[in-house]
Amino acid sequence: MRFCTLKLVAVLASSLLISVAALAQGKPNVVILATGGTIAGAGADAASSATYQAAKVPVDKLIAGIPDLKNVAEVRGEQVFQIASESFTNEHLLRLAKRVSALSKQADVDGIVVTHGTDTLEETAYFLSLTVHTDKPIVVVGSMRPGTAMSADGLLNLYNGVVVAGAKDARGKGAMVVMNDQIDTARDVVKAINIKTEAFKSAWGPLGLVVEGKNYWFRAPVKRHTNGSEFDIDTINSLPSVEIAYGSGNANDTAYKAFAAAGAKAIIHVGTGNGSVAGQVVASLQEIRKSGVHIIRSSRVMNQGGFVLRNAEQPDDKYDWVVAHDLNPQKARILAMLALTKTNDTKELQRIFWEY
Ligand code: DAS
Repeated sequence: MRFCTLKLVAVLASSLLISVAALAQGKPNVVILATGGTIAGAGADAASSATYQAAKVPVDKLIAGIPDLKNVAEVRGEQVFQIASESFTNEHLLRLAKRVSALSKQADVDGIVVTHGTDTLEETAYFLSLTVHTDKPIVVVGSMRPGTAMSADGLLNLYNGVVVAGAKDARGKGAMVVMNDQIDTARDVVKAINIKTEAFKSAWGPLGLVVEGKNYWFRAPVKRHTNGSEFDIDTINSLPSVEIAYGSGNANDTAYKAFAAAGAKAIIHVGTGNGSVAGQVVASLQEIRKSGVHIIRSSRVMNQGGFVLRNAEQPDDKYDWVVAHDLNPQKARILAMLALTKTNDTKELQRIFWEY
């Protein structure tokens, strides 16, 4: 018992020393939570910018690779996962968000950076923005090239991420994504290009830029997030099944029926155009809705500054369907899962899609 007490005192004392040292030098305390991805990737040679193995380099090696980090913050790292982000599950989302939430409550943490694969980075960032109640900056970064490649982008993305996470002027803006010198909201940003370093885009524009250690802001988020969210990760321990069915010509109801039979609580319909539903599929979706599964109309036409209009070509009121507004299908899935932890009422679900 005595040993445990001494150990606890030692841990508390070291945290206090870190925060006193940082305060003395005026530098913020930033924690980096590493999950894998290309930013932790390694390729065979410097010319291999797109051929590599993701999730290889540990967080302490990432930090050691950026000596200038010590000039902007007191940084420490935790290896939460070491996976490619296409392999993220709902359980990974819950575990990561709970760790971010716990750290955000610590007085010796001023901001948090999550290093993440780029494939599902936008979904994780949005989930954090919807569920972690803090006004401290939460910044998600990744890279399009492994650190072993010429003109690798990960080190500068991570450096910029720490600058934003440690900055007082970045507080209260919800979770953000920092890639390619750009600061985007977790809600709006998507991976729009699958090879180039300028891969991440927001249809409504970035929040700002981070250049040579300084943030330049040009707009503020208008949708609910973090402290303004009705979803709190500290009270959520499981997520309902929400699946995505992609629309095209020659559409049929096979995927929708399979998802409903497998227990999905909602299906994100990725419609053509304005979330359109092929005539030959409507009756099945009405049956599925009647069985208690929600239908949420998104669109494959995304991230160009439009949104799915309710009751336009599709009588959403009559069919008791929800529209995902401007959210792309993968973001709509994240919000639908959280909304369904609170309500099964269509009008309430639609309110949530207007507000977040
Ligand atoms: N497989 C990709 C991922 O982990 C690699 C990357 O782009 O980070 O998301």
